[in-house]
Amino acid sequence: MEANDKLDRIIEARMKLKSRFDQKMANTPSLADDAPRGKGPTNRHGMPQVPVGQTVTAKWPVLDLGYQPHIPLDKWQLSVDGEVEAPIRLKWEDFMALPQVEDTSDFHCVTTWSRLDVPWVGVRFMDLAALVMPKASATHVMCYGFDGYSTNISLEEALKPDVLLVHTADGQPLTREHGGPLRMITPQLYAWKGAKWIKRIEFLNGNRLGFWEERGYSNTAYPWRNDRYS
Ligand SMILES: Nc1nc2c(c(=O)[nH]1)N[C@H]1C(S)=C(S)[C@@H](COP(=O)(O)O)O[C@H]1N2
Ligand SMILES: [Mo]
Repeated sequence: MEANDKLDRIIEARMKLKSRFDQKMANTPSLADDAPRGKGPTNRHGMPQVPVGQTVTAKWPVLDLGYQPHIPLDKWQLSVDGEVEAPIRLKWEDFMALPQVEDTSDFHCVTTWSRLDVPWVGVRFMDLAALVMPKASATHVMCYGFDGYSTNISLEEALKPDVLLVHTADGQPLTREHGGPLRMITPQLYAWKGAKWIKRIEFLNGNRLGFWEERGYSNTAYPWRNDRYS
């Protein structure tokens, strides 16, 4: 009964959030561009499978800041705070008790490789957002990694249904080098928008630049516009 109430509340909050951002989301380039650049069959959100300037790789290269933090599950915590009604701090068990989804999506790195059809398991960003209830003033989020990394993303991008916080990839627990125990993925944006070793999601009432964005990477990061650097 209590679990059902909780689920109902999440669903209600999620529907509210969704309706707030539906129009903005539908207008984002990866859903709305009529001349997207790339090649291959059309993917599920209507874009050519391989974005302009990308090469498909079967390998999964590793990109980091030269340091791969080790976070034991019993020490792991995720804070979701900022411009929200109900900030939370989740322990691993709390996170794993949230609705888990499986999804398969593509991973496009700004350094020109793309890894297609990666099977993921995790929690939708949208569901996590519904839990904390972003204030009307919230427009963006900053995601922080345990390694000091940060990256900013608009809510109309973050709330897309393929944006997940994942703990499993290719049927295996996410390895430390790829951001385990938990990372974010942003299949409709370049992959630097997904923080590895994620520890905090801060809702913002305006845009702010993350680690690479401060160093000349694009704010928006649209793969089908070759939108790499600003
Ligand atoms: N915490 C953290 N997240 C990060 C990075 C990082 O250095 N630290 N690098 C970003 C970049 S530039 C890319 S392309 C992807 C790479 O993910 P991968 O190493 O699993 O391929 O993670 C992104 N997320
Ligand atoms: Mo990257």
